[in-house]
Amino acid sequence: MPGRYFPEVERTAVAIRDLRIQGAVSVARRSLSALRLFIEREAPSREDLSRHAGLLSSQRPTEPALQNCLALVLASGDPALACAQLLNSFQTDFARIRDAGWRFVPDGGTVLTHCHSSSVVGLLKEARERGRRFQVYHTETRPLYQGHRTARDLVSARIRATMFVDSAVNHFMPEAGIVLLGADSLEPDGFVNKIGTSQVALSARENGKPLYVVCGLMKFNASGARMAVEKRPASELGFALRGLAIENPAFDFTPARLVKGVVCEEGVLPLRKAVSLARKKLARS
Ligand code: RUB
Repeated sequence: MPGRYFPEVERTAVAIRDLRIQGAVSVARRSLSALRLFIEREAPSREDLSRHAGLLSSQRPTEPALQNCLALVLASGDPALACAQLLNSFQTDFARIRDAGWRFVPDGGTVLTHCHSSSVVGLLKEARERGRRFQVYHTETRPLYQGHRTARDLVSARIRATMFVDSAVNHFMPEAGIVLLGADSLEPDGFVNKIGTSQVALSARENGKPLYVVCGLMKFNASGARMAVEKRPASELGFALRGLAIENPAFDFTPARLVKGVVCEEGVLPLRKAVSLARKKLARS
């Protein structure tokens, strides 16, 4: 990281890079909090603010929520206020997403999920608090095991959870009633989420299970180009051999035809409707 950075922004960037802060919402929220502190303490110039925003956004290239938030902060006449308002709106949206989605959790049934999504876990906790009894099947999520976070969250919320290796998804899919997945990027023709999501979606379709994406509209990729997939270091796989190539993509794309609906702050909507509302929301912001 060349040049000097405000320590809290630098610490946050490193934690995002190392996935100690993970998931699109947490990445965006923690970045906004660090930037707000920077602005309040240092009253930086526009140029320095944009340099710090650049440091944060470059850690995870497949995060439109972060990129949309940073663009709004940089365009604002009062960047500290913009950070505070965006942080607030994540909270409001989170409550509305839980409210819109908890009824979809089948009483007495099984939900299947992949990776760790704070949006999915929040919705499941809401369903539990509203009296739904259900169990969750979830993957461990190689190579960095974000499924362990899902396990901890569910067990501490007293939700029955069973974890298995990623490649067991198709084996367990017939027992699932519904598939709930998070998203990093809502795309005009689908969504991008943790690597392996498209396989989960294909298995859901093959087994006739409804798949919902739980995703705030701030995650819309308005760039006009498909979100680039972040390539993570090969060392995360924990194996090396001379002559062997290793690929470690962090995310993959799932097409809209495999998605039954998007659970967002505007309700549970067909993906194309969610996309059109997301465009309007970003234009208004
Ligand atoms: C996390 C991941 C999550 C989405 C949504 O990937 O793919 O499903 O980010 O999470 P990583 P949330 O661990 O590589 O960040 O609902 O919390 O925004």
